[in-house]
Amino acid sequence: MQPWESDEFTEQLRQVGRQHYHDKHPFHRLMNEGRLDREQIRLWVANRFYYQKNIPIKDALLLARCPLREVRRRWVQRILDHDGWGDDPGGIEKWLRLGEAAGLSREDLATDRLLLPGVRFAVDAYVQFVASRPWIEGVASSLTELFAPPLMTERLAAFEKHYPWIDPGALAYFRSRPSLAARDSEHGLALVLAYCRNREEQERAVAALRFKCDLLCAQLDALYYHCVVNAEVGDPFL
Ligand code: AHQ
Repeated sequence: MQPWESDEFTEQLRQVGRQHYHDKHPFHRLMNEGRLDREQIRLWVANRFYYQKNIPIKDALLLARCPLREVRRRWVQRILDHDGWGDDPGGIEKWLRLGEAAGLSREDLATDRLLLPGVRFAVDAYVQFVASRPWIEGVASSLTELFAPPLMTERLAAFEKHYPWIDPGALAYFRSRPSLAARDSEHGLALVLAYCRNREEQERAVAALRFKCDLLCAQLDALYYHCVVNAEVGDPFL
C-alpha cells in the first residue's frame, strides 16, 4: 500500500487522540469538576508520580536505541527536564513538592507505598514498550503530548478553584509543563513524519500512539475503580 501523505498521516495520529486520549476519562472529569476528596487527590498524586519518575528512564532507553546523533542531542533535553539540570530542580522534584503540599511525604512517593497494581502494570508496560520497539515507535508513543496542553491548563484551573487546600505554589509542574509538552510533541511529530516512510511504519506509529493512549487510560481505570467503585461496593479487600 502507498504511504500516507504527511497531512493524512498527521490526521491519522490526531484522530487517535480525539478518540482515545485520557482527557475524557471519567476520573479526569471528577477531578476537573472538583469532586475528588483529599484522599483521592493524594492517591492520584502518588500514582502519577510513578509515571513521572519512569519518564526519564523511558527516554534514556529510547536514546540508547536511537543511532542518530542529531535526534539524541535534542531528545536528551527531556531527561534533563524531569531529572533537573544545574539550578533547575526538574519536574520530578516539582512532583515531590506537590506531594508534600497534598500531605504526602517524599518517602511515600519514593517507596511507591500508595501505588496501585494497575498503574504499575501500565507504566511498566510503557517502559518495556520503548525498551523493546524501534526507537521511532517510542517517539510515536510520546505523541500523546500533542493533546496534553489543554488538559493540563484545565487541571491547573481546577486545582486552583476546587482544591485550595493545596498551596498554589506547589502547582509549578502544571504551570511549566504545557509549553514543554508543545515543544516536545512538535519535535516528536516531525521525527515520526520524517522517519516513518512506508505505510507499514506509519501504521505501526499510529498503533504505538493508540497503545500509549490505552496505558494512560488504564492508569486512570485503576484509580477510578479504587476511588469510586470500591467506595460504593465496599471492597472486602480494603
Ligand atoms: O507530565 C507529563 C509528561 O512529562 C509526559 C512525558 C510524555 C511522554 O514522553 O510520554 N507524556 C507525558 C505526559 C505528562 N502528563 C500527562 C497528564 O495527563 O498530565 C500527559 C502525558 C502524555 O500526554 O503523554
